[in-house]
Amino acid sequence: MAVSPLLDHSSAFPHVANALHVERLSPAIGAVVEGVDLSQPLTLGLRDDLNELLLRHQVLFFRKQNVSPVQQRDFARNFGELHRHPIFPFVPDVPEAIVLDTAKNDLRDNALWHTDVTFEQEPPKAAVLAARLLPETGGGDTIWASGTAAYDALSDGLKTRIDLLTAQHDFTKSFPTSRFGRTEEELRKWTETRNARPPVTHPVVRVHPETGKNALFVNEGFTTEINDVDSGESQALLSYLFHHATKPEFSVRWRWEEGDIAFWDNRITQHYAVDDYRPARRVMNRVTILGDRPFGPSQGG
Ligand SMILES: O=C(O)CCC(=O)C(=O)O
Ligand SMILES: [Fe+2]
Repeated sequence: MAVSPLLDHSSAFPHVANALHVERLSPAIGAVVEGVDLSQPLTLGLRDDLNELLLRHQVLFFRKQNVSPVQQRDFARNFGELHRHPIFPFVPDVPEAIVLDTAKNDLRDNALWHTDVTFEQEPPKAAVLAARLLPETGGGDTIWASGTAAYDALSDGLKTRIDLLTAQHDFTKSFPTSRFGRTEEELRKWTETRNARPPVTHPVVRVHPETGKNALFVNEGFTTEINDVDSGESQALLSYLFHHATKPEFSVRWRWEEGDIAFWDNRITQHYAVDDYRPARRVMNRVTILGDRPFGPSQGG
């Protein structure tokens, strides 16, 4: 296990008892972080270190934290204001903590590569996911893929082709009424959401606002078409990019244990919840941190 010297801040922060231990899971993405108790308030130093680790590894895993939904919310709040999801149910009295419970919602389409909430103008910056109840059969892993690694691996010619393109992202692609409009109440919420959130345009290549790195920013969950090219070209490009973005080389797979936490940078990653355990039940809570408006390589901050 590697110990990053960067993170030994015992002299600068004498109140930090433990240096963090960081174990990288793959070159492109993912690290396990030990030496922090997420149920406790973070010092500013620790918060900054975790932010830096997030920028470097894109998804961080913390084992067996067993934080309550309130503690999960308070941890996420260190990194920004929190999002309220228009569709998913939430933990009673904790509206920022959504409940992903296979017994309550049809979540099969989380087994589709997606970046959370790109149907909004300012998609979330990051998210914190906690495993509450896992299938007794095993399974239910989650996979994340790095948009920066995917972009870097494209040919120069394709990078030049897509650098200035934009694409449409549409809420209804992953939230069809067949699954999210089954009752009158669901349909009311769905219609309100669709009316308030018409399709939005985002750059196909997103510049990370903190690292300045380019990342592929289309996802199968919400991206419907590339703007200003004919539909055949849009389909062909998207199908190639969706496939390329999710190659094993750019991804990491997490095998959950109850109480684990994943914390990901939603600006330059996408993820996929493996659907291999039904009819067993699986329950997760997610707290999501607000982000900013994506910009492309030609646009600047
Ligand atoms: O259930 C999971 O593993 C991931 C679900 C998901 O897509 C999310 O929390 O954003
Ligand atoms: Fe998601």
